[in-house]
Amino acid sequence: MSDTKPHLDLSLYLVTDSTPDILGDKDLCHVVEEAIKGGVTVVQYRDKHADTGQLITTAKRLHVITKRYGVPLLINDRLDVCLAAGTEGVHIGQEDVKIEDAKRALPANAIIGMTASSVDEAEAAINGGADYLGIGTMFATPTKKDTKSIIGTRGTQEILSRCQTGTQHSVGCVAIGSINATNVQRVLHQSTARGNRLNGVAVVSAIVAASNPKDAATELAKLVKSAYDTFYVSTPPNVQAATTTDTILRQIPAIIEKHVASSVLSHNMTNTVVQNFAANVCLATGASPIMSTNGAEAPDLAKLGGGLVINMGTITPDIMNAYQAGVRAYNAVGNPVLLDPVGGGATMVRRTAIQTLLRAGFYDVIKGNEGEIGAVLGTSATQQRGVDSGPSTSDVQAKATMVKLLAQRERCIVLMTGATDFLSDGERTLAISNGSSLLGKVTGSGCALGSVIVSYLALQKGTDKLVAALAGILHYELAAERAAKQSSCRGPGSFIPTFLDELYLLGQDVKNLDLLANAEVE
Ligand code: 3NM
Ligand code: MG
Repeated sequence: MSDTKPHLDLSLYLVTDSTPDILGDKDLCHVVEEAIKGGVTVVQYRDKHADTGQLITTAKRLHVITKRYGVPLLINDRLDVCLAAGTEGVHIGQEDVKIEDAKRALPANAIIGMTASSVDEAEAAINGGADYLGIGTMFATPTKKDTKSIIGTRGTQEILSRCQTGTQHSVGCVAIGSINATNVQRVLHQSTARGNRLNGVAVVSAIVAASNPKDAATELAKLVKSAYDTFYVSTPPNVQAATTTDTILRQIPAIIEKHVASSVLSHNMTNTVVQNFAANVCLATGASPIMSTNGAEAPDLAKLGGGLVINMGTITPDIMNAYQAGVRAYNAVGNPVLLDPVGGGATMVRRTAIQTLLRAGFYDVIKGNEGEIGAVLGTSATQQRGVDSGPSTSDVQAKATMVKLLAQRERCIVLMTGATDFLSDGERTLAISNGSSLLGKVTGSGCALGSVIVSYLALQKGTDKLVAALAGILHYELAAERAAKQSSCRGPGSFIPTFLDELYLLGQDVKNLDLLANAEVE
């Protein structure tokens, strides 16, 4: 070992596993070399079964390879193996040797990483002098069945927001547990808290169990590198967000005009009650609707450049599987998904469904009434009666705060609908007081708004999502306002056809659109 600690690039951290279930009949040294060629930046040799002599022999063989590529080799748990093989350091778990003992036993330049699954454990490890943290378990994993706690992206955010670890600090961190090519990008995005990010990810099976570890590592390394260009809250890294009501509103007419001529796809995985109405609304706004709850065709539909609505109106176990397939398919190609947690606070089944869906992927927009947003936030004081919005309990400021907090936590756009709608990306929060009370007398009017928002997001992919969502909301609510004023509109029944007409007519005459939007950026 040299005198100074080697620089640690934690972006793609490989933890080995020699069990036949994962390694198969491949040679571990070959797997590690191929993985490094693909882009692995740190290797941890982890073997819970081999004898000490065997561990040292394998560690030495691995070290010959890792040294050739300048990649540090850390040994799981075993200081003696690290010392005997002369590798760069160790990784220790909470049940392993204490960090102060490890420090005493190892050379001063040895790297010591620690596992942490809570704020307390992370703080203790940092105070003890750990060089980096392995944060987990992210998601339940068959690779390690005795994991202590599954903390998800939310638990990881907690650590990143409260401890001196992550990209903003000198003690870096990686997340571990069921991370693979299908979820790595959104896991990195969703774990971010207050601008503080994971330095990378640690994987076992995604590389060791792959038939071609080099290709698997190459793909993962590429995904880690581009994660924050693919997943972001509102504006991609190279786009400046408009910050005043005026600069936001000025963009709206051109977006509506483009949408009307677009035939952009609005894919709805929605409940049976609203399908017909939502499809007609989409058509009237210039989108092309498809109402399909078949998860098996979601990967094909996701490639058509549209957006997906996942609407919890009618949930059965089969539908829940389809919804998860849907969000995964759209996330895989980076096309927008909106989650509508209909009736989210009403029953235990729905509260559980929300958690399942939130774990399954990334939603560009979460949209609901006050009770539903409260249920997603997990602070719902109002027990919902049915799936319709109950009486309002919070004042305007409290609602704006709820929406903002949820946007910050889920790292997406959040819309709370009501007489005044609140739209937030966690930084900018808009109050929008357009629309008509007649919308509340028509079933599916909230769901159909979701269908419109996703087609606007799909149309405006790569630009400011908050502005795109607002364009959809205003197209919808200004049309509702106009419909309510027509003499042909005498109540909820005649409102429906008049509203469909106005959605269409507004789109035909956007140039003369008097925006009259009552939107305010806070
Ligand atoms: N440690 P895979 S989870 C080695 O939570 C390990 O501390 C964990 O394997 C922890 O990438 C885990 O195959 C296994 O899911 C991760
Ligand atoms: Mg251990």
